[in-house]
Amino acid sequence: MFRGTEGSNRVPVAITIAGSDSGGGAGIQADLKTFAALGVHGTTAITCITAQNTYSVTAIECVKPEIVKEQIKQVAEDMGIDAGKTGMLYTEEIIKAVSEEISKYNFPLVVDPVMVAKSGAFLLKPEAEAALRKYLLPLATVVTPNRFEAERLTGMEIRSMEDAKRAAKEICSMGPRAVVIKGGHLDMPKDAIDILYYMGEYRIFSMPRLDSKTTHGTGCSFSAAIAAFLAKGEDIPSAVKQAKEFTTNAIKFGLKIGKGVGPVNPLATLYREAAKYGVLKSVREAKRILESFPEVADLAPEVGINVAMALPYPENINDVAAIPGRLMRAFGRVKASSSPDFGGSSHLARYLLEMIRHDPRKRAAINIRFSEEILSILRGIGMKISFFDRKEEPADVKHIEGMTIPWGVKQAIARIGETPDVIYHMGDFGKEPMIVVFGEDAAELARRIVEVASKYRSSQRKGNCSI
Ligand code: PXL
Repeated sequence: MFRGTEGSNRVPVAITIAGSDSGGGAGIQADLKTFAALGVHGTTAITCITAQNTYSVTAIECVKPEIVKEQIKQVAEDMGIDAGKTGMLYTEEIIKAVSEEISKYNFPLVVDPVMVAKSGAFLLKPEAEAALRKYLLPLATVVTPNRFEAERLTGMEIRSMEDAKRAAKEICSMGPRAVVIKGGHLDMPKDAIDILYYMGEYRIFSMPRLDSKTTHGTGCSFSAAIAAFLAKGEDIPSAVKQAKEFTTNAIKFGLKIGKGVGPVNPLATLYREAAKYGVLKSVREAKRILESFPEVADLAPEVGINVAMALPYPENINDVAAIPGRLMRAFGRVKASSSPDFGGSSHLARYLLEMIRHDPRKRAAINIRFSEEILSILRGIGMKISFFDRKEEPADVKHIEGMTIPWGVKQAIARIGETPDVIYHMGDFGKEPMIVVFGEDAAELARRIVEVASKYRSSQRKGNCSI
């Protein structure tokens, strides 16, 4: 769908025709974040200004219909529009104005038939529903109703997959090229299933339902993501599939702010990608620091030392950089046999993945040998210390591969009622006792470990002298 000359590197342009959410969670604000995260230039035609936060909408002011049209016109005539979406339109007058203006251009349009906010406020006047059906749906490339909106559009009751399929077909007969009925039908509580009806066929997109309270703006972000993928030239099924994956991440890493339903986070994926180089560089620097100071060898456990740092919003061990094969003691120092890489540690990665769920700032970790004396040095430099006891691990946890460490981290946090800087355990059959030290940055943490190693070495010397 690129405009401009063949082979040009023009960035795709998308437009959102929607309401402003002063809380920054939904509407225009969610759409612009989504466009930016997906690499398209975002433009806007604001239809309404809402005063709202995470739990209520307290005021709505409409923009004059001719001003809504004018915003679309100015963008279209200058930059060209590769795809657009509509969100909150509120009145029949705005719906008519938008339909009139966009029918002059020929870009793919995603219509999110926004009707009611999560807080219960009307975002489309009920008397304007007919206008949405009559004027806008025939211009749509994709329409994205949730179950409630699909029921209002069709007058049908939707209780099952079969009902949802029938409703999708019925909405498609109102003029759009494709219909996606989103998630929330009742008979599949474990999965969030979207049904796409396109060219006479159904496609099912399923993701495990997230237990998340940060969903304000989900529908906005989803429809904006479909528009962004269409602007980049994807076909409809592929745009819907990728938009669903994108939105699932935005919910998973939603922002825990406000007293109500927290905003989705469409930038999560982008932040994670952007942090990759910095994280690897920090672990590389940490390795250099640990290798340069001979006293670090005094802290090395039998299994070796590792240093790890996670990307923001990590999902699994491949989002954590560490040194494959660890730093082993040799000739009075520690030495790595390979370079840091993502997925380089499963052990420290598990500590970090759990720790970050409780404190997203604690993204770096180093493991060292257990000793009471090392613990008291760590305490002496102001670190908060907690522990877990592998012998207390419930049998059902023990039997699942990879579950001991997350369980242990939770125990250690619960023990002191906050996230510690240091977690240790005293070992178990076949398990060496260990200390894990946490920090915000791998290189900075390595410097602290050198400080601990120096203090430990000098305390050992003094200890020896006094014998
Ligand atoms: O999520 C639908 C929506 C769309 N547009 C605006 C909103 C909301 C939900 O709150 O506020 C402006």
